[in-house]
Amino acid sequence: DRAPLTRALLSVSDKDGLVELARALAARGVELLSTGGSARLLRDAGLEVRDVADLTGFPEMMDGRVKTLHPKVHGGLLALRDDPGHVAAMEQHGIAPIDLLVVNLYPFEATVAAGADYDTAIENIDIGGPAMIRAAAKNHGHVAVVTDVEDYDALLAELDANDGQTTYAFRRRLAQTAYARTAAYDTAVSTWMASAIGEAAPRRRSFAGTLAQTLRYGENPHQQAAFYTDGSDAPGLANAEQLQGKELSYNNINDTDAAFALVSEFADAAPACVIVKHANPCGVATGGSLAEAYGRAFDCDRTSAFGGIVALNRPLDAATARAITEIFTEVVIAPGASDEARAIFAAKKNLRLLLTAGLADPTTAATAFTQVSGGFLVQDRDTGRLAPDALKVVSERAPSERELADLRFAWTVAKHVKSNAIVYCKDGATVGVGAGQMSRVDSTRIAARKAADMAEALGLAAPPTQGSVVASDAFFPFADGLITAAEAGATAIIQPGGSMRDDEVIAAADARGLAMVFTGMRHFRH
Ligand code: 93A
Repeated sequence: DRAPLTRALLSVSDKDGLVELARALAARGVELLSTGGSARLLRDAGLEVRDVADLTGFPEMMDGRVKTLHPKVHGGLLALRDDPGHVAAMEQHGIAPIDLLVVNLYPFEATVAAGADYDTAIENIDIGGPAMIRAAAKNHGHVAVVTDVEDYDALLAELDANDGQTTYAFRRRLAQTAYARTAAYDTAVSTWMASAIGEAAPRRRSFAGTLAQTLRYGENPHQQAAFYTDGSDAPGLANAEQLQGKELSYNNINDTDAAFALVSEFADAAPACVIVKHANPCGVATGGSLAEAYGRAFDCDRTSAFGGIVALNRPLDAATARAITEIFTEVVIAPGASDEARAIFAAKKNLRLLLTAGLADPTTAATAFTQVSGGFLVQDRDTGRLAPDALKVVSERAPSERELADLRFAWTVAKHVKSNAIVYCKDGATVGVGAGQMSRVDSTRIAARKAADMAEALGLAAPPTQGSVVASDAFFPFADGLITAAEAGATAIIQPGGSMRDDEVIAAADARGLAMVFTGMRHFRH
């Protein structure tokens, strides 16, 4: 199953490592063919190279649009070396076999990401490259195709281990990578085109990713799992730097992402801390210092915070690091960490510390996928935020300034809590979170009960829901939820409004002196 390597075609846009690779190939007596810029680079490095234009008898033309699209190239890549008909065709037409193809494509993704105009993007759609890659990959029975700079070393190791030949297993693995690359490339082109057209629901769509990490298992040990990145360079899990601790698990990645997304809502706010457990926040707070914010978030639900994920909107400092290490925490994610904080964490080997290059931008448009049997659902990520004038006071009493600030804070948190979401807040901190219940009134009760439990544990004179405000991610269908919140001590409510029984709910608020505002926007999250 070994295939000889006598002739290679090198045509790359990303020229990293090209000269070294070509030199190693030349040293093995491999004949080198190459296109314009790649050939020039190799020649400048003193290597002997034959131009593809010389091979085909056609110059590169039409601004490079036609360079390698020729039977002498494609015949050399596609011919079955052990098929007498193919061999006869090669002889008849003067086609020589090409045993190795090294191609990386015009940087379409990077060009679009850099904000290129339409025509520039179009010119960066590579045609000849994918055509050759697909041809070589189809003929992996005889031809090796390398599409990633990262595979250069593996190729040379393969040649070293096999007398300068390639094995079938190796070529087939390269072919699989090659087809994933051309698929991802066309995915990028068609996704860009859909957005250029303004087409939210194109008839066909695909998505693509690059393996970042194979995971020990998925949500449960009997499920296999892996983490793929979509190439985004925005701050987040895909490109955070892990300073210590063992590898992140599937659930860690999911929970840390939830924590980081919520804390990123507080980019312009005071120091803020989010503690997440099972993808829901169990404590969110701002404070005069990061350590204070952590302490107040922790006090919302000390029981659930155990083994949780902590996200911070400022670089981790020593005081906060010390406070966090007092209990068992799985992961801490922050946009940086002081040397002293790092030293404190270093003593806790199992604690993972992830550093990001800043916070995420919660307003960045993105596509969210949910798998259902037979397909997947696609929607815009929830980037909805309260406009300054969005709130409509519907109660007789208008909220005070203090209540208003807490209402906005509570609403932001509720956006990141699984529905039905009820969030009690006071003085820029959550004091009770009810998540994921099938009935809204249950979420309201659970959050209040958890707050009462915490008050007892902390020895507080009154439950912290006294004088709190409440956010509800969707409207109250009946007055019962609001009445429960009022009985727990809440004084103001924020909710979308829009229920058939809004009148009843408003009357219940007025009867209890509650201030209530409508957002006109819902934040379901399932
Ligand atoms: O414009 S193309 O689609 N037409 C072609 O025939 C062709 N052949 C190779 N682009 C083509 N390529 C691409 O040129 C390769 O995929 C590679 O990215 C690039 C290398 O060009 P150069 O060697 O001139 O830098």
